[in-house]
Amino acid sequence: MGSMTPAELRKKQPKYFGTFAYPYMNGTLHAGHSFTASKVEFTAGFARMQGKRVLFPLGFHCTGMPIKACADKLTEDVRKFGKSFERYSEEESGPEPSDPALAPTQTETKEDITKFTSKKSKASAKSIKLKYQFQIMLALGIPKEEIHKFADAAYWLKYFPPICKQDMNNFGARIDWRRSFVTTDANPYYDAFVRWQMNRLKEIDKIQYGVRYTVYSPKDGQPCMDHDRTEGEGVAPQDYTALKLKVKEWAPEAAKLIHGKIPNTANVYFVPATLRPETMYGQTCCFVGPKINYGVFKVSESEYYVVTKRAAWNMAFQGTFFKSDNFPRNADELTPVVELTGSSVVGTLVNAPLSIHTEGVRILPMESVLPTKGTGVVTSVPSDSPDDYATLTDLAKKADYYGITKEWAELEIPPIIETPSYGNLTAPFLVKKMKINSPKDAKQLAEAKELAYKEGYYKGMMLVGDFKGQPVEIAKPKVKDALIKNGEAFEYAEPNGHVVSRSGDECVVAYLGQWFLNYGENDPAWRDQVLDHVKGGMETYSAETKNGFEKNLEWLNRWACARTYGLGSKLPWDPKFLVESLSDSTIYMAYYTIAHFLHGDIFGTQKGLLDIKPEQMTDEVWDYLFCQKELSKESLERCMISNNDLAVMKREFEYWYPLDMRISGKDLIPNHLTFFLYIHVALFPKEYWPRGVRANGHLLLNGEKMSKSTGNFLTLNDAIQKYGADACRIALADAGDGVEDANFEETVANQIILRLYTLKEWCEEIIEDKNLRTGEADALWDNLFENEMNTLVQDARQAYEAYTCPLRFQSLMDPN
Ligand code: ANZ
Repeated sequence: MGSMTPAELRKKQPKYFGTFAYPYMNGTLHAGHSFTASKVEFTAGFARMQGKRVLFPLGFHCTGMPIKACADKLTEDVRKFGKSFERYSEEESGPEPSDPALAPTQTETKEDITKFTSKKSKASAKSIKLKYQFQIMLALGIPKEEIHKFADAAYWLKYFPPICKQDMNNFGARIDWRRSFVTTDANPYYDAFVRWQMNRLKEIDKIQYGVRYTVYSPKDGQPCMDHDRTEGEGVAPQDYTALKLKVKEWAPEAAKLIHGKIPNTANVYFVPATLRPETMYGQTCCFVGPKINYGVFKVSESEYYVVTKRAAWNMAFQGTFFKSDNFPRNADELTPVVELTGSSVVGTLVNAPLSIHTEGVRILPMESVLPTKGTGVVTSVPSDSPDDYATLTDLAKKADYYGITKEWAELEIPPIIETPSYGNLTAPFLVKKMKINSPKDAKQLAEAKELAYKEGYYKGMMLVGDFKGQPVEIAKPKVKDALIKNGEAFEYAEPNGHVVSRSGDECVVAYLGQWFLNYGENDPAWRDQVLDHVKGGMETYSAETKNGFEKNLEWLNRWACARTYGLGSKLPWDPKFLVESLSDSTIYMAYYTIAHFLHGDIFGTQKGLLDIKPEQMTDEVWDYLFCQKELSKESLERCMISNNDLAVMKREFEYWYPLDMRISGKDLIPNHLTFFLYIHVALFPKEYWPRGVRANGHLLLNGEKMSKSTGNFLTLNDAIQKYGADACRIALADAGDGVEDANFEETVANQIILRLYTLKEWCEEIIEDKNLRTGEADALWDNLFENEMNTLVQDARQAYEAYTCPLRFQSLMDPN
């Protein structure tokens, strides 16, 4: 056989290689997994009946944060309550955490409209009201005495894979378990495979380094991801434009306070944070909270900023005040030169960049300024901000009461943005229309703000400035960039909610270096190659799947491929980072083809069919096996694998690859499945690029969404215990074939048991029947029968070839 080319071999011995995404080992399989698995199972069965050699393997995914995070939570629970949680009492748990699905997140109430992303799925996934991790483990059915063992992340990797295997076997799946493995460095062979791909991707510039905003704990000195938090899960960085309003003339009280503390030659800036840089032409004043404490912080000999301490602390991790290799750990390291209350600076004259009021605008008081948001300094644009307009109207009305000069609050309000619904002075229009009488009408103002923001962003047209005539959506980033370029603004980010780390630290946002996969518009040649493959080379079985890929390829961008926390393979060139879970799972289907030669158990502690140690699997060996590259003499000597063994593995890979079909839920099109294509295209010769992807819909259970919290949930094991493997398989086959949602009906599963039973009885009866005719089967009825059987076989074949459940089979099972 060794003398044949892989193509010749496949002609002689046709093959089928199908996979679904290896399941994550933080629990057992549920009916949704089984649905996707059943698609591979049925196609594999059909291929086998056609005489093909079939490969259907399954590994166990362990990479990433969830397992480690749960293990860490358990460590904490054990510390608190004891090994068997004996010190826990109901009262101690306190009130149940409120359902986060019900609390509107800050992102939902507004912020950057372009970033209205889906937080909902995450929130609803968290709606199970169990406070402690050990309670969740109990709910999973793990005996109390065993739970403490899960405080060691490695234990999960030992515990769940055998259960997964058992469930799939009970389901009757024809999986080749010899090729299984766990991911992460818990299996050194798989680890070598991941390190190889990372090295190669970096060499061809597909992995690059860049800086981005990340929620960060100063005390811990590292990013604080969701699982590291006791408060603020789901909170993300919010970017603002921080504008520099240079002080022209201090208010008398402030002048006294700063006297002698700031050199006369230095510039002091009030630094408001805004989400609407495009409106800066319309600034008429700048607000501070009169009771809020501000600091004057030294940036350099010639530059000082007036902001809240909290904002300065965030800036300290974004390149202002400190360098990235020297971040402070303790807030004492950042003290202001002078501390001032808001009221002491009221009346200060500042220069507002871009404002039509070039002679300067005044610092004025605003009661509703929040000390916990932005810089605590808020620049005022009454043309487009209802809050600002309402406050200014009030200030002008009661100037004496506020201790200000009336004219300061009465500067001309220029039109900045034209909108179809609210004209060119959106905020005054809305305040009047909604009959808002006071800056205290918080609810209505919030509503007006939302309306103004949406209308302005999506339908607004610039009336002034360098981008006059352009839509706001387009002008917004351009104005921001121009301000930054002129040194009149800088980017500022902070968490869009309160975040507290497990160590009890209030988190900030830091501007940190990250490794990312350069997907998308920054490498258009790569993206277009993938797009061509989707359009031309690959079978997607439905227009919706193809469109899904095409759309996603248009917008998918750089992806941070490494994390510092969790389980995983280390980045070979920067081992403080771990490859994250969607980036170590892109091409592992190739690994299945040779896994059994390398190791005999999932951890790689027992030898496989060949005697190869993990360290022998050098990068050059992987290149040789998977990428049609020659192995140099030195590399051959270094790896110490015999030519014969190398050839055996290469032949196996070249026989099975490319993958014939990847089957997955359609929710993986935007991430995993697109990454899977990208990395195949980057690393493999074209003949090994995936041949087919089939995406299926979500599986409903009895017509309803599956959800642990509502109880409409079925594990694979439960399903098999309840209905047996055969009825489960038939009910899953009957559940649906397309991209639309499928439905597993328990009543159907029950009926199937009955039908199968009746069928079995009938068969037994017929076999027992001594009165049946024997001899040649050549009567008319025999021919009719044979004809009918052939038609059924033909129909079934056609249906399987189209990857749908045979219709005849459906009607047989459901004669109604
Ligand atoms: C100029 C501007 C013009 C703004 C405009 C809005 C509309 P939201 O939208 O609530 O997320 N702001 C900033 N810091 C604040 C604070 N500490 N307390 C109260 N308001 C604050 O907040 C972002 C906007 O709220 C910012 O954008 C700022 O006003 C104000 F037509 O800047 B804006």
